[in-house]
Amino acid sequence: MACRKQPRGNWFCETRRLEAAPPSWDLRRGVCTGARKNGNRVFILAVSGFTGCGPDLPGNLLRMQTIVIGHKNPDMDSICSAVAYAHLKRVTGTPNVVAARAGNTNERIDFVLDKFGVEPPVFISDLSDRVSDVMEREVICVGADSTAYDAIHLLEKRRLRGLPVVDGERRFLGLLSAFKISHHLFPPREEAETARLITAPLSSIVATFGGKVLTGELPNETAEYLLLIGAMSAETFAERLRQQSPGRLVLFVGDREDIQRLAIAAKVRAIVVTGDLPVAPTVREAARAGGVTIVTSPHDTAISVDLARGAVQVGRMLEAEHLTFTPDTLLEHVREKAAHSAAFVFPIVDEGGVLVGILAKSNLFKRAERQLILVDHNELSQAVKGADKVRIVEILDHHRIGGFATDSPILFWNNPVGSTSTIVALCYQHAGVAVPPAMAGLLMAGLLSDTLNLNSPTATPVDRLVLEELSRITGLDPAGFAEEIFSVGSPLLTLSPEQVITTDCKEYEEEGVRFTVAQIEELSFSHFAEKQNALLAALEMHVRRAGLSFAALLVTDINTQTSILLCCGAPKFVQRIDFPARGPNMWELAGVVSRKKQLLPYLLQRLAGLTAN
Ligand SMILES: [Mn+2]
Repeated sequence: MACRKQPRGNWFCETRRLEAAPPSWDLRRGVCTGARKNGNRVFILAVSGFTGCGPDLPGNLLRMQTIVIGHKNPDMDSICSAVAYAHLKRVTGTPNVVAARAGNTNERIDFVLDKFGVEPPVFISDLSDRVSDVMEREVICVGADSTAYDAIHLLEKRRLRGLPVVDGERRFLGLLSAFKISHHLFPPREEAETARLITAPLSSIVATFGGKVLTGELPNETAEYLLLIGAMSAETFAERLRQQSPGRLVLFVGDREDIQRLAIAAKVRAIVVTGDLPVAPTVREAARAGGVTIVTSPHDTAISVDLARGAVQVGRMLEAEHLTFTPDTLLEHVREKAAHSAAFVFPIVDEGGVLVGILAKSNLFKRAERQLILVDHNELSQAVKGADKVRIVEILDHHRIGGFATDSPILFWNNPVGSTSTIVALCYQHAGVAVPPAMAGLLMAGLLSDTLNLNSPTATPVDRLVLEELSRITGLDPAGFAEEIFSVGSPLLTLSPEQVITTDCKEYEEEGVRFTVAQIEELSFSHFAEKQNALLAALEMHVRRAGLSFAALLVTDINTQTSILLCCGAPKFVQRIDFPARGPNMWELAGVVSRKKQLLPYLLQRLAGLTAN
């Protein structure tokens, strides 16, 4: 599909001929934002919503994740429409699209996903920003055995204030700050004696000043060495030697053979001859015989010693206190803690203690690069937790409009057809994309479930046309497939009473009155009588726990197109239900099968009468 970019970053399809458009394509109802008829040809001038342009998308759009998600307590329609719409978005060029679900699937949904070999959508319980959404994943860190010399140069090169220190398995050990390093290199006067003590491998000490071995070995084992400068007379030096244990001495000296010979005789660990000065062959020979290492340094004594002190391992100078978080931590929680912390960065570690990221204070102001497409609902009370904090870019739905505001224009296609799956099928047509058989199977299942195989009063002629088309693609007979779906896992037999009233449960708020309406579909009422008391008890409990005005359950027999309504809660409201009673808190609703089109308007009308009184 050819596309051109509009100045403000919106993407539109270029004018395109529609000779191949299916006959049921209804431009007036679609997402078309402009069309023109010329003889027998229809031209779509612009279609909004289909961001179908691949190669030259700006970087922020490429990183942006788009989540297509249905309502909480998902039903077949909401799962199937999300999966199929995510597929369409992907093939029309939106990068990084994920189908998600805001709750568990049920046996019927699992059966349908299995049948068409489709993975269930990703489960999302909360969309609030988490550490993993904003943390830096490419962490510059150092091993505990790195030298202060290497660390400080890394800090300078990367303009950092500190570094995480890790072990060989990348487990986080602590933070190294520039302050700690400078404390080591410039200790306070009263601790100045510690400046000559270096705990490091001899090989690292020599590496810091770029020394070369003349004779002997450079051990790689960490040991404590004492740096000594041979700047005094031979007599004074001999006196000094007697006060130290020579095996840990590293002597820095120029071309002073008397001092060198004294040191070899005392068997110091190593002699560093500075300024690249020559060493007499006889001295070398004596060192070799005495097992003393001789190294030459290209720098003079002052600089060589200075650099040698950088060999100390950073594992010895970690900040005692640090605050770490896991990738799953809510960002809100981190912001609160970080506000009271003097730390400059927060290491992010997994359950195994492995460093997986880092959070600077500036990262705390970032937002997750994520946007939402809601399918099969438009009320935030039914949306996944945290949806109110994420940009919603599209809504495809067939329910009532539940009071909803956005900051910027969005694609909001609310079409009072029988299912959101029907709308998604129309979107495929609008985009000129053939529905793949697996997606057609899912859309068929969503349509059949929501319209009870077109028997619900919510079903429209558009649903019939779309169902015919999907049936042609899948080769499945609608009646047979519907029977197959509804005979899987009777909710009354397979679910606990608590699950029955919460699985496909929707919450509403009207004039400050909060209530829920759940629905299950059965092939008959044969198991209802044995469960009715437990269901009523579960409803009572649900009302109290969730602090609702009332809660209702609609048990629908899809064969007889009849429902039984159970409702518990405020007596003032419950008394106003005037369907034929079937028992306390139970009514028979002949011909009522649709929650949204039949039951909800009835409940709202009863509620309006109550508040008016
Ligand atoms: Mn639906």
